[in-house]
Formats: sequence, C-alpha cells, structure tokens
Amino acid sequence: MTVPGDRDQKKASRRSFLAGAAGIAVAGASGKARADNPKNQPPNVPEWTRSLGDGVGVRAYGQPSKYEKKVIRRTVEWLTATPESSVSFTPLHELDGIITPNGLCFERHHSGIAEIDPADYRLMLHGMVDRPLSFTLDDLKRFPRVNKVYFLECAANSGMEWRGAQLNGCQYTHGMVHCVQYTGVPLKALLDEAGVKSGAQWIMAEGADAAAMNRSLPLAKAVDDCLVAYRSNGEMLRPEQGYPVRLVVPGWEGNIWIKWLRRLKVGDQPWHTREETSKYTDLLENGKARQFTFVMDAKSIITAPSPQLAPLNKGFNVISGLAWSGRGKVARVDVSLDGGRNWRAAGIDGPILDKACVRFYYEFDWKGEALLLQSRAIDDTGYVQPTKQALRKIRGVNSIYHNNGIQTYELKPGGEVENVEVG
Ligand SMILES: Nc1nc2c(c(=O)[nH]1)N[C@H]1C(S)=C(S)[C@@H](COP(=O)(O)O)O[C@H]1N2
Ligand SMILES: [Mo]
Repeated sequence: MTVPGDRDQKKASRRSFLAGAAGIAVAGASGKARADNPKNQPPNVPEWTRSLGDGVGVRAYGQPSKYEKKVIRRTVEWLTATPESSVSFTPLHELDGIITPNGLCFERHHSGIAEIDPADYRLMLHGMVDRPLSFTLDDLKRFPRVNKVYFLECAANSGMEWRGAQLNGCQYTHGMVHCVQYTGVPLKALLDEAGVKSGAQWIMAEGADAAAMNRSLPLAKAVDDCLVAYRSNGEMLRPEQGYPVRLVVPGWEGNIWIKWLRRLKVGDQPWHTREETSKYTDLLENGKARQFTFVMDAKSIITAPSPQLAPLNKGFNVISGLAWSGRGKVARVDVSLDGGRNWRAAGIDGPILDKACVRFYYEFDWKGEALLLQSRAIDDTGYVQPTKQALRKIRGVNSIYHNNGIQTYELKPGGEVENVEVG
C-alpha cells in the first residue's frame, strides 16, 4: 500500500492520507498548535544547515533527540510507596515495532537496583547436582550462546483495572511489558555441566539484590527454554534489568525472571517462597487462591491512538498495537471499532516469533464519529483473548495478577481517547 509521505499520492487518492493538507508544502498540515518556525522550512535554508554540528565522539554513548524528551518511563505516584519497591512503566504509546529500547524497558524492583561489580559476580549452582559449581561472568560467556527475542510481562500488568477502568493511558494500564533480544546461555547447558541428580524436579532461583528475591522454577521449564542471559539488544544488560545476569523464563510471569541472578538450587519440591505464596497468587471469589500460575496468556493493546497522545485527526489513520502470548506465537489480531460487536483481522508487520511481541496495524478512514476501539489476540493454540466481563466471571475481582482482558478505548468526536469499559 501507499504510505503517508510517499511521493506518488495518486494511488492513495481513494482516501486522502493527510486530511487538511491540500498540498505537500502546507506548513502545520496536521493542524496541531505547534510552535513551528517557517524560516526553517522549505524553501528556506534551516538553521541546522548553516553551521557545523557536534563532531563524532561528543556523544560517546548516543541519546535520543532532545525533541523526544517526553518518551520516558513513568511512575504512578499512588503506586509508589517507596521508589525502591515499585514500578516504572514502558511508554508503549510512543514506540513502534516489536523491540523495546533498553532505556525504556519498564522496571520492577522489590529492593532497588543492585549495582554489581562484574569482577565479583558469581553464579552458584548447587543442591541436587553431581558437581556444585560457581561460574564467573567470563565462564558464562564461554558457554555456547543463543540470541532470542522474548516479551517479559509482569503478572501485575493491568492489575489496577480488575474492578473497572482506572488509569488513563496504555503506559500505565499495559506498560509492564517489554520485548528485547537476549543473548545468553541455555540454562540446560549449565545444568548438564553440574549433572542433575535423579528425582530433581524444581530449581530455586535467587537474586543478589537487597530483596534476595527468589522463586521456584519447575526443572522441566528450566531445561526446555530458559536462559541465563547477560545481554539485551546486543549490549550488556542494564543495571535496572539485572546486570550482569538475569534469568529468562519465556512466556512466564515477569516475577520469576530473577534479576542479578546469584544462585540456582536444584531440589525435589518447590520452596513456597514469599513471592509464590502471599504474592503472585490469584485470590478467587470462593476464598481459594491459584498458585504457580506461571504462563502469561494471550493479550493485546492498541498503543496508538492512545489517551496520552495528541488527539486523532480525521481521515486516513493507522491503528497500531502490540500483541503477545506466553503459550506460543500470535496467530491473529482482530480490531473492533464498535466495542466488540464486529471484528476484522489486523495486519501483522515484522517477525512473528515464539513468546515475543508482534506489531499489528489496522488502517481506517475516520469520519469523526465516536468509536469504541478494541483489539484481541488469538494465539496458535486457538486461545482468544477474553473480554474483561468473561474474565471476571471466572476469576472474580480479588485478583491483582493475570488480567489479560480486552481493553476498550473511547475515541471521541474531538479525537481524544479515553480508557473506558463496555458493559
Ligand atoms: N532479584 C530480583 N529479580 C526480579 C525482581 C526483583 O525485585 N528482584 N522483580 C521481578 C518482577 S516482579 C518483574 S515483573 C521483573 C521485572 O523485570 P524488569 O525490571 O527488567 O522489567 O523482574 C523480576 N525479577
Ligand atoms: Mo512483577
């Protein structure tokens, strides 16, 4: 298809891409009140062409343009009792494609960021093994390695929306997810090196942060696809993401992806740690709680248009969003403009990887009428992302975790977007 910006606008005449932009040279075609300066616009020679720019090396570690300052992780004040045990959210509404830039990956720490000197880094592997081992970072880097793109979603993502629409913006309702390319060692290779004793069933993974956060991981998952990762998007993990080493548990809730990984203990039963008893369990209506609900079910979110972005213009527009499933690949994403009555398949662009985010687009011509925008993900097991009502029927509203219900946005005639629910 022809995209906005293409010189050959003839093909697009069916629907005018830039509503209100009668000719390509019209300044401020978007109609937005923005302090622009005609002196810097064609046919004039702009100020940045009249002088030399920064030389190489001035920006030894590159940063985004100074005009992109609003593209940052954000916190919610009332969710931040203490900054050391809190969360900052990925600005999903400002991103595209499937890869989250390292500096924008949401952070969830229970006791702040551990600053580990890699020279003193050790990973201890013990318990029901033939040879207890201690790996340095260099040791880990000498093992055969793999590169894998995976999403990580905190089980508490969308957790504040169980009882109704509350936070306004996908950064806050859905921003506890990121998707990066990890480089690391398959955990199976380390376990093979140590030799797992027969009867072993579980592994306890523990972090080196002040929380010493720990979780029980089934051995079957550990040898299936878990990684001991040290790189994200090519560079070493950021301190926020567990530098120098974190556990990668594809498709499973973020809590078990232990950061600052210091210890793996092999055993024959789970440890029932704090994080898998009083936390990260799902309290049902009947007073019972689900435990070890590891897998993140299929979910999707429209990231643009979005409550935090500028109001939508009439005319041709692209709805854009992310979808993922912890059970495999995303098979399809549907979009509804009428609150879930009618669905049409969205296009997916870019790679469709196992347990990774996919990017979907849905093109439409907006006449300015009020719409109720929704998206739903269908994965390759045939599972369809449920409505919030369907989810509440089964799970009640006591839960914090595993809310993968369909999000509704009201698109108002003025182009504003609001987080709402349909009855
Ligand atoms: N050691 C340690 N690992 C941890 C945590 C922590 O506080 N300490 N938080 C967990 C939780 S609850 C989540 S959702 C993910 C968040 O990973 P991120 O900060 O890279 O987004 O890390 C997990 N691993
Ligand atoms: Mo989490």
